[in-house]
Amino acid sequence: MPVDLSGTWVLETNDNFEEYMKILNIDLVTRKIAAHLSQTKIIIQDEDKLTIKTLSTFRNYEISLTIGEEFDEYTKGLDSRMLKTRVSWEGDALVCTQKGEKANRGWRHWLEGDKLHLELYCEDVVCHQVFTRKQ
Ligand code: VLZ
Repeated sequence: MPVDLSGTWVLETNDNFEEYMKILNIDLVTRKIAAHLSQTKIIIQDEDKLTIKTLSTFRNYEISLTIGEEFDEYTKGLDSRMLKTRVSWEGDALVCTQKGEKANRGWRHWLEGDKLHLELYCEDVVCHQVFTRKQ
């Protein structure tokens, strides 16, 4: 466990989220609702077990996994696709690859000072989110 990302984190900036939702074919009405949502990320890291909850007033999304092991991910309430997903450490970054019909899909979490960063990517689109610890 290179770093501990555990905690409750509140979204502070969200660059290109609209483009990320578009490339996932999320419909216009959903995008308009989701665009300005406050998002809270709850990360529970225990050795090689990891749970990540993304909470909002509109929809919640949760994954639980073992780091390094591929699992079936169903992106329920997001783009509702089946993916073959694997999360592993690349140095101090937690890196996820999501194999499915969309190329170059995945995400990456890392810490910078007291901020939690997240890049969500798909094809040529990158969304960059920064979270601060909930007080
Ligand atoms: O997070 O992939 O932390 O799963 C947006 C929820 C979540 C708000 C976006 C409602 C995906 C959106 C977050 C309705 C379309 C994500 C991973 C990395 C863990």
